[in-house]
Amino acid sequence: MGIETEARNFISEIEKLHTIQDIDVAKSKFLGKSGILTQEFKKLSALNSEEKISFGKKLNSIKNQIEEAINNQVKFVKKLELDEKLQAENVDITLPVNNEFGSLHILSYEIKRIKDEYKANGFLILDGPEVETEFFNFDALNIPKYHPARQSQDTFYIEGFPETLLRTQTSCVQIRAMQEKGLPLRMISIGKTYRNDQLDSTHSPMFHQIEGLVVDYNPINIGNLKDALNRIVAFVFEVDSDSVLLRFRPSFFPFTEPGMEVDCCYSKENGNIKINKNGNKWLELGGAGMVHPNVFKACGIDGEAYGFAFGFGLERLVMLKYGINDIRSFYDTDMRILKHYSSISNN
Ligand code: FA5
Repeated sequence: MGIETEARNFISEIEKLHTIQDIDVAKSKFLGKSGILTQEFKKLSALNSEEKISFGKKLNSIKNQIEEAINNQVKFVKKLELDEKLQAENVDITLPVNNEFGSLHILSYEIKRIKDEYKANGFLILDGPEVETEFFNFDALNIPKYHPARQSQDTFYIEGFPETLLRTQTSCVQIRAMQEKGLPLRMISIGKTYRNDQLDSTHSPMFHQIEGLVVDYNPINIGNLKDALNRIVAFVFEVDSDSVLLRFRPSFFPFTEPGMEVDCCYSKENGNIKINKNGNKWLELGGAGMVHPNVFKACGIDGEAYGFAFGFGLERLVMLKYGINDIRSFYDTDMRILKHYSSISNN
């Protein structure tokens, strides 16, 4: 059989193949190292120059036809495979719809609720970077190097970037805000903070803080701080501010003078928390105090300035509000938690 007849037969065989593998096998039979056409090309060297030209032309034209037939078949098979795939993935639009809607995580819901309320009351809602410098997280907050207060917040430093860390507190947003906006200023910042704390039912290496700051050139006193704390507790727990009784314990935060820990009175009735003045338990909310003059100085604020700040742990508030007894349940991606609180967060 001559090479032209073999090529014709090959082309009609190729058109019957329906997988890329089969086409590859056939291709190497004809065009491979010891393929039929390759053998024909080898004969060229034994021919004289005139024969070489005409036989060479013939072989090249056969080669082109074969390659074209192979390419066309590959395209055809690929289209066939794609059609089959699309057919299999066809969406049946007549199927009933899934009525299940997503819902906000209970922490996201509470963050949004607080931000909306304070925005409506004229507070600026500010964010700061979670990767901070020692300056904003410590130095400007009157916590110099080697000060023991640095040890109380076990810090994650960023390897390879000196003096760079994951912020341990949202108080650094106070500094950024005062530097950028000056006084007077009323702000709330809610965000993630990080500490090298062992994970247990009440501690997480990542948790959220709510930071509040009110500063002015006009006098602001500790009574104003008390009032602000009373209001935020009443708002978070959705109770009347008359039901809130706060307890202040002296504490040391280098960026406040005086500084205090704030507790809130509550009782537990049938397993539910009730914020009320006649309770027999105290919930630790976080720290608060009057802004230290050194903080104003670090922010470049000249002259007499006054103000207060507070910083609470959000998870602990939300845990108490909803009777959640393990902080880990916020983060262990158990859909039951989302579903359980979806009726609240979908409102
Ligand atoms: C601070 O972080 C101060 N920046 C608060 C502050 C702001 C004081 C403004 C004065 C003025 P402290 O280290 O106590 O303070 O943390 C505040 C709250 O964060 C704690 O009361 C607690 O509720 C929460 N918290 C701290 N560590 C963790 C943790 N590992 N997991 C969950 N919550 C935590």
